Amino acid sequence: MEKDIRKNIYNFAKSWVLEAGKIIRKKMNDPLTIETKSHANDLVTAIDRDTESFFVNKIKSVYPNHQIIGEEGYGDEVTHLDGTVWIIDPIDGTMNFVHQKRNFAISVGIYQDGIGEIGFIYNVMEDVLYSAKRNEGAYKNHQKLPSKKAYVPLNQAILGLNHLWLCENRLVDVSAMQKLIKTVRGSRTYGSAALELAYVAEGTLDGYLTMRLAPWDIAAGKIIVEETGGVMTNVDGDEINMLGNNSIFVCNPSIQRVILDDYIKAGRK
Ligand code: 2AM
Ligand code: CA
Repeated sequence: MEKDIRKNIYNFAKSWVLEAGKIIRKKMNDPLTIETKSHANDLVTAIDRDTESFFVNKIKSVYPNHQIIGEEGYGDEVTHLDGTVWIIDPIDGTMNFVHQKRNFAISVGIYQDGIGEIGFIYNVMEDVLYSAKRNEGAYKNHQKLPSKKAYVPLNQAILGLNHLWLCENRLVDVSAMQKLIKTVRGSRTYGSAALELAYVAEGTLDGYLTMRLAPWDIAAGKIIVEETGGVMTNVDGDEINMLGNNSIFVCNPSIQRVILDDYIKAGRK
């Protein structure tokens, strides 16, 4: 993507992300209608839908030829990543939004012919914006995030993961997950994949392991993490498919091989 074009898209996207966040904060204490989607704990509210619709209207008014993948279905039926594609989660961490009124984010990733060019993750209630442009580094508000050069020993690493891994033999055997958790220094669950990816980018998490995420959960985070020298693959160590679901492991490069080989692969179902 040409630099000038990218700069324009970045500026529009940034202003829309901040504006959407402001609208969400304003509506935060209005009565919420909560519906469920694929299962009883998969929640959606009118604010998720209105926020996505806000983005789609803005994008289509300025960039009618761009494609949009959005969680709530206001975007396009996207079957390929040719051209410019916006991948949007209007509220990532809807359960947190509903129950905690915090710990949720707007996630916007912008791809050109399948390559991540621009990413935004906006922690709405804390007013913290993580952003990145490909090859230009990642930022937390106006502060550039350092690149992950330092080696992190496994026994000093903090990992983000979903506790469901410890309850059921899903993609990785429970005993392999228990061994991993006993080896690392600590584990955390925040309930918003986008924020957990931002935490890996800023280094407050050394890695994040999670199941079956959709493109909108990870599109922005992949760009932001990679701009800090972090690495993201699926749990088999292969490239992410941005048009499907992926179980992902994202981390500081120094712990990638050992966790993929000795824990995930060893316990892979
Ligand atoms: P959401 O809030 O946008 O649904 C919670 O651990 C994380 O997983 C959140 O980022 C949440 O995104 C995501 N998530 C929850 N249910 C999901 C599903 N059925 N498919 C993909 N991602 C999901
Ligand atoms: Ca969502």
